[in-house]
Amino acid sequence: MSKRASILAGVLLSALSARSFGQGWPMRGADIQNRCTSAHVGPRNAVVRWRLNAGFYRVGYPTVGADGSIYVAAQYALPDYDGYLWKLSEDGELLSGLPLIDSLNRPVRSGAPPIVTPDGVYVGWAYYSPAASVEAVSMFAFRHDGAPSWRFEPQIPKENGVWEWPILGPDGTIYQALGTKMTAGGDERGSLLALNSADGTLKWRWVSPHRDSFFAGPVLGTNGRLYYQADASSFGQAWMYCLDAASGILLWEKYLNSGPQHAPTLDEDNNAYLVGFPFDGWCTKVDADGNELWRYDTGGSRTAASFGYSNGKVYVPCGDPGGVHVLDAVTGQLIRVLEAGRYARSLVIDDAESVFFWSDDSVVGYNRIGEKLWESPFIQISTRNSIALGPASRLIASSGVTLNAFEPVAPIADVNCDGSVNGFDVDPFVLAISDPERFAEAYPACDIEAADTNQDGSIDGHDIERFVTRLTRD
Ligand SMILES: [Ca+2]
Ligand SMILES: [Ca+2]
Repeated sequence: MSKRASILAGVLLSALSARSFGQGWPMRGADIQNRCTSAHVGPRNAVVRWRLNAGFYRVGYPTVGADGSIYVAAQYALPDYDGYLWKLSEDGELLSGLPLIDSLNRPVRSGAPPIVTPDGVYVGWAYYSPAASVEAVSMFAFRHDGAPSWRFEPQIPKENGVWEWPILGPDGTIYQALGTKMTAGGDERGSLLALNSADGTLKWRWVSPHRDSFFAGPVLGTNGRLYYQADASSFGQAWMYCLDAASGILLWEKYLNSGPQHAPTLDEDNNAYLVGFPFDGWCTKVDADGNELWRYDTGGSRTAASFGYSNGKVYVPCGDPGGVHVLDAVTGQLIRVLEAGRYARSLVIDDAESVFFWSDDSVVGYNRIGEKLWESPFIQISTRNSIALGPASRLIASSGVTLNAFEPVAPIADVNCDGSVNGFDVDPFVLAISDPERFAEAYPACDIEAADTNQDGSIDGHDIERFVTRLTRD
């Protein structure tokens, strides 16, 4: 080994003693601007590493912790809809299933993505629904050892507990929407609640001035404002709201002529990209004060999931006319359509601006310049689909009935191909980036691609940072 390589090996070994929790999986509940982005890099080529068939259970939106563990709310389909918080290992093994039980000792179920932090796991609205009726809702906090921390029950009836995922602000406040039953002739109002994540106490509750219902969660701008949009199509009203996050005071509201069913997506300047109503198909950009900047017509009638936003581009998944429409965020002009004509659903954008999404019944990947990386055919999909990206370029796609883990063909950072990532991978990693020919001689059975930790197709010094991250993660 050369002197340079020995120094590098020393640096890498010393990094093994460092520990950092990291940010976990910044999707859904923890993606407070709703950009559908991940700090990780996705697989350039993909194989299905494992697939969990949930059987009689239905799984919601998963979240991945910093150690690669997967958390997902699951519910038994029959007959009482018992709800659980599942924890799976990064290899797809079910590690625990915590029952969700309300204060009346009834099983309750949730479909929202859990929030995972160093302090614990938070599960948004769970509700009791043995039949068609839906009653009061609960929110749960657990420590990482599975012990309950708190349970919050506002004693408010609601309609739909699936869509309103909570978010966690940087000061430890959880923001959670609450829809209504929206019965004709009733007087229900949607709410937005702010809770202290430490103890589950209520900080404030804002009640909508209009008869609207909320399908999605709020988003939090860097300006300390919450942005929020409602669907109230059956009443011909739909509004966008902006609240002060600290006080819960309404700052402004904007009338929308049709009601979106997904949360806004915010960019660096707190401009918001709004999703059109399923039977409309328009996309709008408004500034932080609600002024419309542009409007883009998808040419169809259905946007299918939350938008993505990364580096000046907006990604619009369309059911009709299909494809992911990639727009210039400044002008609203179309740059390209990915998978034109195919039904596009949930998407995630990685740290290299590659985008991975559902396309019809497949999962596909595209790089930042619109070249297709791979496609993996799928087996079954429900409306409750999601996709997100965790450590080791592991992409998790949930169809509502299965969880599917896609990874690069050569497992990231397991350079000596012994099945684990640890200090024994340091020397072969150094050899891989410093002398590929000698690597091939020394490790003839191993795929050098495992050293391409940033998944850019090259094996070089740019792979060191993510290799160290893999070695030092919790
Ligand atoms: Ca290894
Ligand atoms: Ca690389």
